[in-house]
Amino acid sequence: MDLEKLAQQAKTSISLIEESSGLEQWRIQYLGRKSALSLFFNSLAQLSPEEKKHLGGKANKIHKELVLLYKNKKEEIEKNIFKKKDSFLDITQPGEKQILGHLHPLTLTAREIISSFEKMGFSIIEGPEIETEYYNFDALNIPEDHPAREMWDTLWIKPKTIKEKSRLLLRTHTSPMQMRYMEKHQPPFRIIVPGKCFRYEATDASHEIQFFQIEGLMVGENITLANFKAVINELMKNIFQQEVEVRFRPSYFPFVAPGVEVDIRLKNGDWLEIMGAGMVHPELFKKAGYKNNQWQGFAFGLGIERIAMIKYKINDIRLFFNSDIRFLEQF
Ligand code: FA5
Repeated sequence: MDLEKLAQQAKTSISLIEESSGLEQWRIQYLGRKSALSLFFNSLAQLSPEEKKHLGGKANKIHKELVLLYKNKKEEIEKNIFKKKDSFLDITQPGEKQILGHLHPLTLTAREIISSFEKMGFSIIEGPEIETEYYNFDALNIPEDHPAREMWDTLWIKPKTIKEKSRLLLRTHTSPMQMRYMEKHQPPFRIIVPGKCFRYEATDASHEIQFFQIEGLMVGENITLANFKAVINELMKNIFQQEVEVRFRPSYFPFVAPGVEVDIRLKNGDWLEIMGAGMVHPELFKKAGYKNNQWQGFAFGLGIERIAMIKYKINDIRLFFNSDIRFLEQF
């Protein structure tokens, strides 16, 4: 084996290498387990002690040299990679566009409505989506045999035991929070209750089986429907950034007297119902434990989807919930 020749070959070929793949091949050929040098080391045992000393020393020296050559070449290649990258960096190129998530149109609308009420001094309260029959109906002057129960097609939850006193249901509106709040708080106060509601009804372009309402309740001394109208006018101005025509239509809900339906005037001249409302029924104050007929108040239940539909010109409520990315990307 001609060690000198081998060393010469290795040196010549490494000097021609420019990329790491070539260098790896070189390493395998000259320093790998099956390289001529390794095989030579393995065969040393068969040589005479004198040859072993002489050739072994020489081979060791060459091995060290090749390892050093390899290390230096590796560093050189790595440095060159960075140099090449730098020469391609064009700082005048526009950046890569980052894909950002965004808020659902209902979230945007709810936040706007909530912030508008906050500015008017209302506190934000939340309530349970699974309600008892008592708070969803009875406490609101709607006993079991009352025909008004048919206004709210209800999704009932099967009782676990027959003994359960009050049946459970998915709340059909946010109104149960009226009584829950009044039982624990003395007037004056003003609150809103945003939350999800559920109804067992056929869906169409303006009805879903789940939707969001914002309940409002303001109780104090000398509160009238005129105060309610002022609050709603302010809310509409905040949401639509312009004066919006609002009208009250007489309506009926067992927990208010008088009851109204609130419509707003659309650009095309049509009226659209956005909420039910009215003056809190004295019976509810009595149930809550308020004495002396001292208090008056108004309550309302506003549909968030309806507002979002007008604001963003959406003609079908079902678009909000079917997770079509082509729809959601537009907000
Ligand atoms: C109620 O739910 C009453 N609790 C409102 C109320 C509160 C009256 C306080 C008086 C005092 P109504 O069923 O009309 O009323 O619903 C109120 C609003 O919720 C509607 O105007 C509409 O905007 C929205 N809404 C009702 N049902 C659906 C539905 N299936 N899909 C989408 N929005 C709905």
